[in-house]
Amino acid sequence: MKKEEIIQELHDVVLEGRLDESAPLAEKSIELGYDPLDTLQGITSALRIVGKQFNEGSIFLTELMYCGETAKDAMNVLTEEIKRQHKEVPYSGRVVIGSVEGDIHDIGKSLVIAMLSAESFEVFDLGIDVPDEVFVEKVREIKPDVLGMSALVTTTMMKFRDVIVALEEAGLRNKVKVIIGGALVDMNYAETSGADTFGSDAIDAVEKVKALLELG
Ligand code: B1M
Repeated sequence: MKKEEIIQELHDVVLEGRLDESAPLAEKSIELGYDPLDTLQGITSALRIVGKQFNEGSIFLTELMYCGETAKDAMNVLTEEIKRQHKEVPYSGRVVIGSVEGDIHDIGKSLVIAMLSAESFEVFDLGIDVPDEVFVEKVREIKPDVLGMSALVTTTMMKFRDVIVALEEAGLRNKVKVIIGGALVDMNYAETSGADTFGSDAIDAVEKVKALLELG
C-alpha cells in the first residue's frame, strides 16, 4: 500500500470505529517505512470530523467512544515508533503531564507526549483524571522543568486554576513552568488560569515548551 492509501484507510477506519483494524494498519505503515508523523494525519483528520458529528448530534456517545478507542490503538503504535526513532538523543528537559481531574480525554495528550519525546524531552505521563494533589506530589517528587495539563471539557478546564493554586500553596509554583492545552484552550485562558503558556496543537506545544526553557 502507498503512504497516501494507508493514511486514507486509517482515516476511514477511525471514522467508522473499526476497532480491530487500526493498530494493524499503523504497524503496516511502520513496516513499510512510512514516517509515523505522516501516518498520524489520518487519525487527527478523522477525529476532527468525529468531533463535528458528535457536536451536531449525528453520532452519539457510543460511536464517539468507539472512534476514540480506535484512534488510541493506532496512536499507541505510532507514538511508540516516534519515541523509538528519537530515543538516542540526550534529554532536552523533563516534563510531567496529565489530563486534569474529571477529564478522560487523552488522544491529544498522547500526541503532545509523542512530539515532546520526539524532541528528546523526558516525559512522565500521569494519565487521565489526575487529582490536583497528584500533580503537586509529582512536581515535588520528579522536579520537572515543565508541568503540562490537558482538558477538553468546559467544566474540567476550570481545574487548571485549581492545580496552579495548589502549586502556589505548596510553594512549588515558581519552581516549574506550566503549559496547558485542549481544544478550547487559548492564551487568554492560560493567563486567567495562571499558566505560563498554552499549546494549540502538539507541534505548537513543543515550540512553547522549548521557548519556556529558552531552548531556541
Ligand atoms: Co469527548 N468531548 N466527551 N470524548 N470528545 C469533546 C471534547 C467535545 C468537544 C465533543 C463535542 O461536543 N463537540 C465535547 C466537549 C464540549 C465542551 O465541554 N465544550 C465532549 C464531550 C461533551 C464529552 C463527554 C462529556 C460526552 C458525554 O459523556 N456526554 C465525555 C466526557 C468524558 C470526560 O472527559 N469526563 C466525552 C468523552 C469522550 C471519549 C472518552 C469517548 C473520547 C475520548 C477518547 C480518548 O481521549 N481516549 C471523546 C472524543 C474522542 C472527543 C472528540 C471527538 C475528539 C477529541 C480528540 O481526541 N481530538 C472531541 C471533539 C473535539 O475536540 N472537537 C470531544 C483529537 C486530538 C488530536 O485533538 O484533543 O484537541 P485535541 O488535542 C490537541 C490540542 O488540543 C492540543 O494538542 C493536541 C494535539 O494536536 N492539546 C494540548 C491537547 N492537550 C494539550 C496539552 C498541552 C498542549 C497542547 O500541554 C500540556
